[in-house]
Amino acid sequence: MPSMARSLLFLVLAASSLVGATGKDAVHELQQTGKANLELRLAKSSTCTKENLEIRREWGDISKAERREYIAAMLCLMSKPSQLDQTEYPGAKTRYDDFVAVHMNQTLTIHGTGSFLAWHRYFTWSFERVLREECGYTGSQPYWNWGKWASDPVNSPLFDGSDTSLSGNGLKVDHEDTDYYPAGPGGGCIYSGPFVNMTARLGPLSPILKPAPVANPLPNGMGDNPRCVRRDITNYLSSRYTRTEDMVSLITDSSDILAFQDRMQAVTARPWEVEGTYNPAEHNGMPLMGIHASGHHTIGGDPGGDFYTSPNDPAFFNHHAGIDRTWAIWQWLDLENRTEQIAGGTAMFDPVNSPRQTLDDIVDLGVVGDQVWRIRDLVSTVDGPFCYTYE
Ligand SMILES: *[C@@H]1O[C@H](CO)[C@@H](O)[C@H](O)[C@H]1NC(C)=O
Ligand SMILES: *[C@@H]1O[C@H](CO)[C@@H](O)[C@H](O)[C@H]1NC(C)=O
Ligand SMILES: *[C@@H]1O[C@H](CO)[C@@H](O)[C@H](O)[C@H]1NC(C)=O
Ligand SMILES: [Cu+2]
Repeated sequence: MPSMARSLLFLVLAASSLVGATGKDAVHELQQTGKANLELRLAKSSTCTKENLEIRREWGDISKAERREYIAAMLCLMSKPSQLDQTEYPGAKTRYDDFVAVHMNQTLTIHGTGSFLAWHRYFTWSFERVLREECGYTGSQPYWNWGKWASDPVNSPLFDGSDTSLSGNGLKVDHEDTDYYPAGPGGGCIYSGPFVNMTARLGPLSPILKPAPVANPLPNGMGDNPRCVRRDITNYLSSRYTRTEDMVSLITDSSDILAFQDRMQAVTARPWEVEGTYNPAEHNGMPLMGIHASGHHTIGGDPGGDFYTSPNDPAFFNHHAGIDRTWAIWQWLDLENRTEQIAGGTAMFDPVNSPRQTLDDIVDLGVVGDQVWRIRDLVSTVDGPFCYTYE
């Protein structure tokens, strides 16, 4: 596992200005440019129109009432029974757990693969759909703009611990550094906000936080293993790898989907080794990480820092909406060329030996999906099941 997790890393180059003429950041400016192209695509869509287009906004940009409604819908999902077979999945007690179980079940074929972006787009959209259909949510899925809070994530509206946040840090406890980044100021159970003392039951399968949680009673992690959700929110990774300029360079310096997804997930290459540009001494001997891994590990903890069980942290879907937004902006900037691009393998971090991913490959989310789709139906935010944009 260490080598696997170690390969989640990628060099990000610094670039460009932070705040543009509109007062919005440089990523927003790219987004606005791209959206002009999206309008052209929208005009050709058979399912999505300007009238039913949903708008996803940053957590800090929606009203407190809207944040409370999202939180209430999540708590509702956490109070509804699982739809999974309890003999096979005894740790999946709630409807929220169903999302965790589905993600765990497919972890090895949806990370470090050509399906990563489309799978997580559909997974995040499915969460939004279930919040609406089963818990009466009327808003859209908010996203995390990492760059805006890169220097101080724990004081952002998302993590400030107030009743309109997704809870704050874990309790301050003495704990060791992880193998990939140093211990932060938390490490214990969530002690504030709407998800105070939240219980996780599935996993662990690939824990990073130390001390590691007690092992799951079942080898596939699906057994009942109740424990508090712990967090260790720190700016160690966010202040290095998820700044606005890191987001901008990911979007503007990735010429094809392979470059974009590798750099986002940090899979196939470790350029600091290849090019000799990485000086371990400048990073406390710690490796570099792409935005995807950095966002997860900015929250850290258990189960959030375990990439099988990561959806068990309530901020998972805001993080993945941020990933999805970044991909969408990259696509919109050359929409005709980039929407249907696919590259990479079908097994985790196996860029050469596994069968190539294709647009015809199936995505099946079982009890949390609406139907089985092909990747080709999931690559545009205004086609297939989707009809949304980002603000
Ligand atoms: C896990 O995957 C298997 C094989 O595709 C499938 O039969 C099963 O329903 C999946 N379990 C969940 C929780 O989605
Ligand atoms: C959370 O758990 C701790 C430790 O068991 C307890 O002291 C505290 O009262 C709990 N908080 C809430 C809001 O339930
Ligand atoms: C589409 O993008 C690929 C990858 O960057 C590039 O090789 C190709 O020339 C582009 N095609 C068009 C028509 O822009
Ligand atoms: Cu994932």
